[in-house]
Amino acid sequence: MSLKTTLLAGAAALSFALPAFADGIMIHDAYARASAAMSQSGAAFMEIMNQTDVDDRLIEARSEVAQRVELHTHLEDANGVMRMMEVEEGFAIPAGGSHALARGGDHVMFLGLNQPFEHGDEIEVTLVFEQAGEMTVTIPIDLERNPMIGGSMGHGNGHGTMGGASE
Ligand SMILES: [Cu+2]
Repeated sequence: MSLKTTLLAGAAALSFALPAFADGIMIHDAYARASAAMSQSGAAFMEIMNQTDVDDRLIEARSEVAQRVELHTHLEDANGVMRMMEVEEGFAIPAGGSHALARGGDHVMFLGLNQPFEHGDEIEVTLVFEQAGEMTVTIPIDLERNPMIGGSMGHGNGHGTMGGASE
Protein backbone atom coordinates (compact mmCIF):
# COMPACT_ATOMS: atom_id res chain seq x y z
CA MET A 1 0.00 0.00 0.00
CA SER A 2 2.53 2.55 1.07
CA LEU A 3 4.97 1.24 -1.53
CA LYS A 4 2.41 1.73 -4.27
CA THR A 5 1.72 5.28 -3.09
CA THR A 6 5.41 6.06 -3.18
CA LEU A 7 5.75 4.73 -6.71
CA LEU A 8 2.81 6.79 -7.92
CA ALA A 9 4.19 9.90 -6.29
CA GLY A 10 7.54 9.26 -7.97
CA ALA A 11 5.93 8.87 -11.38
CA ALA A 12 3.96 12.07 -10.96
CA ALA A 13 7.07 14.02 -9.98
CA LEU A 14 8.92 12.67 -12.99
CA SER A 15 6.20 13.63 -15.44
CA PHE A 16 6.11 17.17 -14.09
CA ALA A 17 9.84 17.47 -14.56
CA LEU A 18 9.66 16.85 -18.29
CA PRO A 19 9.38 19.95 -20.48
CA ALA A 20 6.53 18.50 -22.50
CA PHE A 21 6.09 19.98 -25.97
CA ALA A 22 7.78 23.20 -24.93
CA ASP A 23 9.34 23.52 -28.37
CA GLY A 24 6.15 22.88 -30.25
CA ILE A 25 4.63 26.33 -29.88
CA MET A 26 5.77 29.15 -32.13
CA ILE A 27 4.80 32.80 -31.86
CA HIS A 28 4.81 34.69 -35.12
CA ASP A 29 4.52 38.39 -35.91
CA ALA A 30 3.78 39.57 -32.38
CA TYR A 31 3.30 43.23 -31.59
CA ALA A 32 1.74 45.28 -28.82
CA ARG A 33 0.13 48.68 -28.76
CA ALA A 34 -1.71 51.11 -26.54
CA SER A 35 -5.02 52.31 -27.86
CA ALA A 36 -3.96 55.97 -27.53
CA ALA A 37 -1.22 58.13 -26.11
CA MET A 38 -1.50 58.29 -22.31
CA SER A 39 -3.72 55.25 -22.44
CA GLN A 40 -3.97 53.15 -19.31
CA SER A 41 -4.38 49.96 -21.26
CA GLY A 42 -2.81 48.13 -24.15
CA ALA A 43 -3.07 44.92 -26.09
CA ALA A 44 -0.86 42.39 -27.82
CA PHE A 45 -1.52 40.52 -31.05
CA MET A 46 0.27 37.57 -32.62
CA GLU A 47 -0.16 34.34 -34.42
CA ILE A 48 0.29 31.26 -32.22
CA MET A 49 1.29 28.11 -34.05
CA ASN A 50 1.03 24.67 -32.52
CA GLN A 51 3.48 22.33 -34.22
CA THR A 52 2.69 19.38 -31.99
CA ASP A 53 0.04 16.75 -32.57
CA VAL A 54 -1.74 17.66 -29.34
CA ASP A 55 -4.41 20.34 -29.05
CA ASP A 56 -3.27 23.10 -26.76
CA ARG A 57 -4.79 26.17 -25.19
CA LEU A 58 -3.46 29.54 -24.15
CA ILE A 59 -4.89 29.83 -20.65
CA GLU A 60 -3.07 32.77 -19.10
CA ALA A 61 -0.74 35.64 -19.83
CA ARG A 62 1.43 37.52 -17.36
CA SER A 63 3.61 40.58 -17.59
CA GLU A 64 5.27 43.17 -15.41
CA VAL A 65 4.13 45.98 -17.67
CA ALA A 66 0.59 46.06 -16.34
CA GLN A 67 -1.27 45.51 -13.12
CA ARG A 68 -3.50 42.95 -14.77
CA VAL A 69 -3.13 40.89 -17.91
CA GLU A 70 -6.19 39.17 -19.30
CA LEU A 71 -7.15 37.16 -22.36
CA HIS A 72 -9.83 39.13 -24.17
CA THR A 73 -12.03 38.91 -27.20
CA HIS A 74 -14.46 41.28 -28.90
CA LEU A 75 -18.13 40.37 -28.86
CA GLU A 76 -21.16 42.21 -30.11
CA ASP A 77 -23.63 42.97 -27.35
CA ALA A 78 -27.43 43.08 -27.58
CA ASN A 79 -27.28 46.64 -28.95
CA GLY A 80 -24.85 45.76 -31.69
CA VAL A 81 -21.96 47.45 -29.92
CA MET A 82 -18.61 45.67 -29.96
CA ARG A 83 -17.29 45.13 -26.46
CA MET A 84 -14.20 43.50 -25.04
CA MET A 85 -14.76 40.58 -22.73
CA GLU A 86 -12.43 38.37 -20.76
CA VAL A 87 -12.24 34.79 -22.06
CA GLU A 88 -11.84 32.67 -18.95
CA GLU A 89 -11.25 29.42 -20.80
CA GLY A 90 -8.54 30.93 -22.98
CA PHE A 91 -7.87 30.37 -26.68
CA ALA A 92 -7.73 26.93 -28.26
CA ILE A 93 -4.65 26.28 -30.40
CA PRO A 94 -5.43 23.19 -32.48
CA ALA A 95 -2.81 20.50 -33.04
CA GLY A 96 -0.87 21.26 -36.18
CA GLY A 97 -2.76 24.53 -36.56
CA SER A 98 -2.66 28.10 -35.43
CA HIS A 99 -4.75 30.76 -33.78
CA ALA A 100 -4.48 34.43 -34.60
CA LEU A 101 -4.77 37.15 -32.00
CA ALA A 102 -5.73 40.19 -34.05
CA ARG A 103 -7.31 43.62 -33.82
CA GLY A 104 -11.05 43.37 -33.40
CA GLY A 105 -10.76 39.77 -32.20
CA ASP A 106 -8.89 37.81 -29.57
CA HIS A 107 -6.03 39.60 -27.84
CA VAL A 108 -3.87 39.76 -24.75
CA MET A 109 -5.07 42.75 -22.72
CA PHE A 110 -2.93 44.87 -20.42
CA LEU A 111 -4.93 46.78 -17.82
CA GLY A 112 -3.34 49.49 -15.72
CA LEU A 113 -0.03 50.03 -17.51
CA ASN A 114 2.93 50.45 -15.20
CA GLN A 115 4.66 52.49 -17.88
CA PRO A 116 3.43 54.05 -21.12
CA PHE A 117 3.82 51.95 -24.24
CA GLU A 118 6.45 53.75 -26.31
CA HIS A 119 6.81 52.93 -29.96
CA GLY A 120 9.92 50.86 -30.51
CA ASP A 121 10.16 49.55 -26.95
CA GLU A 122 9.79 45.91 -26.16
CA ILE A 123 7.82 44.18 -23.46
CA GLU A 124 8.17 40.74 -21.98
CA VAL A 125 5.07 38.62 -21.71
CA THR A 126 4.82 35.12 -20.30
CA LEU A 127 2.25 32.99 -22.07
CA VAL A 128 0.92 29.96 -20.21
CA PHE A 129 -0.24 27.01 -22.28
CA GLU A 130 -2.21 24.09 -20.96
CA GLN A 131 0.13 21.55 -22.58
CA ALA A 132 3.30 23.40 -23.51
CA GLY A 133 3.62 25.22 -20.20
CA GLU A 134 5.09 28.68 -19.85
CA MET A 135 6.81 30.57 -22.60
CA THR A 136 8.21 34.07 -22.26
CA VAL A 137 8.17 36.15 -25.41
CA THR A 138 9.59 39.58 -26.16
CA ILE A 139 7.03 41.65 -28.01
CA PRO A 140 7.84 44.91 -29.80
CA ILE A 141 5.55 47.85 -29.26
CA ASP A 142 4.31 49.02 -32.63
CA LEU A 143 1.99 52.02 -32.52
CA GLU A 144 2.05 52.48 -36.28
CA ARG A 145 0.78 49.11 -37.38
CA ASN A 146 -2.22 49.40 -39.61
CA PRO A 147 -5.10 47.32 -38.26
CA MET A 148 -5.91 46.05 -41.72
CA ILE A 149 -3.10 43.82 -42.85
CA GLY A 150 -2.97 43.70 -46.64
CA GLY A 151 -2.98 40.32 -48.29
CA SER A 152 0.71 40.26 -49.12
CA MET A 153 2.46 37.56 -47.15
CA GLY A 154 6.16 37.46 -46.63
CA HIS A 155 7.20 40.98 -47.47
CA GLY A 156 8.06 42.43 -44.08
CA ASN A 157 8.75 46.10 -44.31
CA GLY A 158 9.89 48.14 -41.35
CA HIS A 159 12.59 45.73 -40.24
CA GLY A 160 15.56 46.89 -42.24
CA THR A 161 17.15 49.88 -40.63
CA MET A 162 17.85 48.86 -37.05
CA GLY A 163 21.60 48.60 -37.60
CA GLY A 164 23.32 46.89 -34.71
CA ALA A 165 20.26 46.79 -32.52
CA SER A 166 19.27 43.27 -33.33
CA GLU A 167 19.40 40.51 -30.78
CU1 LIG B 1 -9.22 43.83 -24.33
